[in-house]
Amino acid sequence: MTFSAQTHQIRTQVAIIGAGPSGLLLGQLLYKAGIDAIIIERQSPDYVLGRIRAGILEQTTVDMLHEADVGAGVSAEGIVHHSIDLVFGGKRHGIDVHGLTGGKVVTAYGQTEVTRDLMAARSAAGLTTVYEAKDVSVHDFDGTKPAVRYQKDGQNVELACDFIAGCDGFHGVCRASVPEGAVTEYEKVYPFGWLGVLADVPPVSPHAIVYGNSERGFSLCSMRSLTRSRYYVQCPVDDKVADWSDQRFWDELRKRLDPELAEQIITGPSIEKSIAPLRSFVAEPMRFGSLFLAGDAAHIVPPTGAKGLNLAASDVKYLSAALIEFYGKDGVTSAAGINTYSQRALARIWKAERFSWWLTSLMHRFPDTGAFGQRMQEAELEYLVNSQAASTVLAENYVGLPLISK
Ligand code: RFL
Ligand code: PHB
Repeated sequence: MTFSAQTHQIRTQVAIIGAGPSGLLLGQLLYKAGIDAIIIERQSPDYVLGRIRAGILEQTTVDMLHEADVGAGVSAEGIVHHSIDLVFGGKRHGIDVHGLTGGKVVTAYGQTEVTRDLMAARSAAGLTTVYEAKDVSVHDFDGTKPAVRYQKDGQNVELACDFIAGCDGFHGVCRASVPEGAVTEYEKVYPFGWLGVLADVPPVSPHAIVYGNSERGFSLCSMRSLTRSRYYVQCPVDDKVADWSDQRFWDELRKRLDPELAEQIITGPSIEKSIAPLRSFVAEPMRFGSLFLAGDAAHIVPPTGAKGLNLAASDVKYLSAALIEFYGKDGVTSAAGINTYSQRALARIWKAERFSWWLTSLMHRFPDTGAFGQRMQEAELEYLVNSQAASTVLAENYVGLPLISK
């Protein structure tokens, strides 16, 4: 792209790239603190809302939604889960997450709904989000004049800023703009995917997510409300959605659950069906001069354990606190938070990576699982549901590890 003299110049304090949950939540927390931010998003609002992803929120994420004044939706429609169910060897076992963690819970409330609530708050406050921005690029984040350039409606725009927040997901431009050698990437790609189906039918297990291990592969029963269900089955990563009729999906799901639950599943036409590959990924560090990465831009977890969106929220918690401290709170300004952001965020990220990797390894059928591997998984699961110590490890990771305050 050539940059012409007609470039329109604008300025903000924090330029946020990406209007997914990370970018929108950061924008809202900064707005509440009186810090000016503009969000640049390459897709349309409908496209962003059409991506069906996460469904389970940790308490710290729900608390952040309240802190950002967007908690009304989750309070009214979120469904609190006190336990988690594991199916293996054809039997279902409940784990009392609430009891094992001294009263902690998770809440079933969709990423779509979180995003919708944040978008509504942003537009009610009259804040700027530039949707359908083209050719977004980031500049001089290791120098003194950081800026974001993009095209909107055929016009070149340069957004000058103090900081750039890279909230632009795994395929975004921010991490990709960091010079090779300045970033270390750790990655594990799994040899299967998840086929997900959304349907307007009552969930088979409204009070707990069900994670299933079977010789046929992994399965998951989740929900978006008391009338909308979200189910998944492990599938070959190169399968096509077209290979999976609704009937084939429901038949396969039933075969992977215990007979009682299988019997109770209410089926209906799918309203969304998609295949997601599974990956573990971490980029270190998460700060490059005045560019900060947050959420999926810096890390990916396989969805087993429901940590992706929650990690995005904890990054944003650390980053917003750091920026608020930098611009001054109660008359005091400090760069301490921005200097330690990467280290603090990564400490929590690696623990969630470990949990998601472990639960993925325990629950899925791998090419080399075989009959012996299947028995090993079942033996570990048997131990897990019968040992209070082992169940507590699962429970405290599932509800979310604490945020560190400093
Ligand atoms: P997102 O949601 O990918 O948003 C990034 C935004 O940036 C935009 N973008 C750009 N904008 C401008 N210029 C560019 N060059 C850009 N490039 C990209 C994109 O259009 C997009 O709007 O990242 P964010 O905000 O960090 O949020 C992360 C979460 O979306 C993700 O971690 C979760 O969805 C993961 N996840 C789950 N997380 C949970 O905590 N609980 C769950 O139950 C859970 N279930 C899931 C999941 C992810 C799944 N998939 C499909 C991977 C279930 C699945 C199936
Ligand atoms: C979901 O509801 O989409 C969901 C729930 C739990 C997971 C992953 C996804 O571990």
